[in-house]
Amino acid sequence: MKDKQISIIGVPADFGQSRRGVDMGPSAIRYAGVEDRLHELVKEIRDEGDIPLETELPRHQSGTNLKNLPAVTDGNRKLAEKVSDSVKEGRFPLVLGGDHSIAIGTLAGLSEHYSNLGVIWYDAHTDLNTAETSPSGNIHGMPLAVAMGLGHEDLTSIGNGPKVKPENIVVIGARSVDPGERELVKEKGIKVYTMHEIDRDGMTAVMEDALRYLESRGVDGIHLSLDLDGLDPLYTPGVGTPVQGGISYRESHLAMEMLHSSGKITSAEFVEVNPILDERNKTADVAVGLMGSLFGETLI
Ligand code: 6HN
Ligand code: MN
Ligand code: MN
Ligand code: MN
Repeated sequence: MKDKQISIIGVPADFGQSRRGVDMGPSAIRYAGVEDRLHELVKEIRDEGDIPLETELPRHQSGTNLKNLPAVTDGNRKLAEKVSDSVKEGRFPLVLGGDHSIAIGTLAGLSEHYSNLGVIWYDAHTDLNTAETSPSGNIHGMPLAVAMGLGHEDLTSIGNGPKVKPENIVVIGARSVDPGERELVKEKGIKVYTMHEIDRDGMTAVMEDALRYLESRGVDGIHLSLDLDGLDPLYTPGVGTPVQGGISYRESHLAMEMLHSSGKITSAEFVEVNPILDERNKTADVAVGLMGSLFGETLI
């Protein structure tokens, strides 16, 4: 049933990490044909353009090791409002990154409308660092912690209260997890399907289990946060923090197809596409293909 009214929201942000080019992600994804690919699969698709970001804010703030904190904070406040508005209008927010720090704003906006939101975090990383545990100071390694209410107050104070309960989070594809993140996973009981589980049980079993788990939590919506580095860099070379041994192209399509069949996904974001590091826009093409499967494209 074509019932979705999609709002495309571009976030040309690169402040959450250290490599140039990921701010061009939304352009690369549009150039790869996102609107054309999706318009026959949904009731309506509207491109809301890009969030206007301040590029002149100070890069450092005293008393913190977090890079570009003022710019990340400002951008995420604006994004939260935009995402919240689109949900208010009954639309499906489809956020295009930008580095993964933008998930802070997306989840803050969503949490105004969902009191028991589920999150599927498709990523090579768990993005659960805080200022204390981060090896890099890059905020794109922290958004999931921030969403649980952990981290710098400037970030956790975007929106109201904690955005996501640890028991409502599912990570898929993890294979590069820092020591502090590992501790947090155990302490908070976060459900993580690493590459080991995907290799051993297969993507079908992993997705079935993940969806069953979120269902048992009684979630009132599920957000998909898909970092293109969740896939193996063979398929998505245009990312800033590639990690070998990742999820395959077909496994990823299967995962998206299963999410579509579940009918449970209420918002999504595709992040970390960096056209400067890419090969002929391959990573943006893969992102758009995965969106096709997420919204119901079939092979025949
Ligand atoms: N991402 N765990 C590393 C860090 O710097 O905190 C890498 C984070 C990557 C974040 O890919 O969205
Ligand atoms: Mn078309
Ligand atoms: Mn990642
Ligand atoms: Mn990430």
